[in-house]
Amino acid sequence: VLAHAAQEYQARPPLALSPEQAELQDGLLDRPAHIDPKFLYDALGSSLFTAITLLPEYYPTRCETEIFQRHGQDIARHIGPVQSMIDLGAGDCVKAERLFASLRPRHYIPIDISADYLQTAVRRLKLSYPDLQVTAIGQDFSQALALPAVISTEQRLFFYPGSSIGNLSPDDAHAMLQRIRAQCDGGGLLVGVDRVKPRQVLEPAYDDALHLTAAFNLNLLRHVNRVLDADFNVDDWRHVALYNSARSRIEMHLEAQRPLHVAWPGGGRAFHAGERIHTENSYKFTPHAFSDLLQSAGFRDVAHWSDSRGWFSVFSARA
Ligand code: AVJ
Repeated sequence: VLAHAAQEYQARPPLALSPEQAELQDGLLDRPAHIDPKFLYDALGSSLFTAITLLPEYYPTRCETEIFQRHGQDIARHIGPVQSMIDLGAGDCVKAERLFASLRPRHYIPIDISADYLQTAVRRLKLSYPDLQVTAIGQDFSQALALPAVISTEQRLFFYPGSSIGNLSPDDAHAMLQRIRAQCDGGGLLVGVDRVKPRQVLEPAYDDALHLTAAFNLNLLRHVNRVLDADFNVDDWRHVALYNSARSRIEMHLEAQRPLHVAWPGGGRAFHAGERIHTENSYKFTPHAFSDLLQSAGFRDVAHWSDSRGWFSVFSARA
C-alpha cells in the first residue's frame, strides 16, 4: 500500500485539485469568503429544499403552484406546441409533472446537479408516464448548457421554475438567458421569478421557525467537507439570512461563532468570530425589471402571470 501511495505521490503533483475543488478553495480564500449555492444540493440538501417548500414561511413554491393552477390554460396557449421540455434544476421533477397534462411534451429532459436525487425522481416518473421519452442529465448547467443530440431542436421549451434564476447575479442571469435563447431558436422559455416585497415577508421565508433553512445552509459545509476533504465543524457556524434592499436580494451567509481554523489538503484559512461565508443570493425582481432582462437577452412576446398577492411571477417568452 505504501509503495503504491508513494508511486501515486510521484506520478502527479500532490496538490492537484479538481476544478470543483479549485473553485471551492478559491472562494474560501477570497475576502469575504464565498461558496457557490450549487453546493447546497447534495442528496440531503435537495431533500431539505423539498421540505422547505412545505414550510408556511416559504411562499414562492405555493405562489408558483397557484399561478400554474389558475392560469395554466392561458400559459399553455401562449407557449404553443412543445416537443421537448428541458427542465433546468429539475430536482424531484414535480413541477414539470404538473404541467405535462396541459403542455403534452413528447420528450422530457430534466437537468440537475444532484444526479442521484434526479435518478430517483426519474425512475418514479417513467413508471407513471410510460409513453413519455425521458432523458435525465446530471449536470451543472450554471456555466454551459450542453444538450445531447437526441434532443430535437424543434419546439423546445426551457422550463426554469422556482426563481432559481434569482441565484445568479444580474450579469450572470443575462448570460444564462442568452445561452438558453441560443439553444431554443423558435422555441420558448417558461421561467418563475420571485418579486420585490417587504422585508417582513422575505426574511422569515429564508429564516424559518423550524430552522430547516438553517440546516439547509449548514449542510453545505458537510458537502464541502466531502468534496474538498475539509474539516468544517457545523457546530461552529450560524445561519444568517437578510434582505439587501439596495441590491434587491436575500443573502444567506454562514457566520463563525468563535475564532477558528479550517483546513483542507494543501490549504486552510482562519476565520475570526463573526466572520461570514456568503453562500447564496436570491434576487427579487419587479415584473418590469425582469421583462427588460428577458428582452435584453433577445426574447420577445413576453407575457407574465402573478399569484393573487402579487408575490411571484411566471414569465413566458419566445426565443
Ligand atoms: C431554489 C434558488 C429558488 O432562492 O428561494 C430556499 C433556494 N434558499 N431557501 C430560493 C433557497 C433558501 C431557492 N431557490
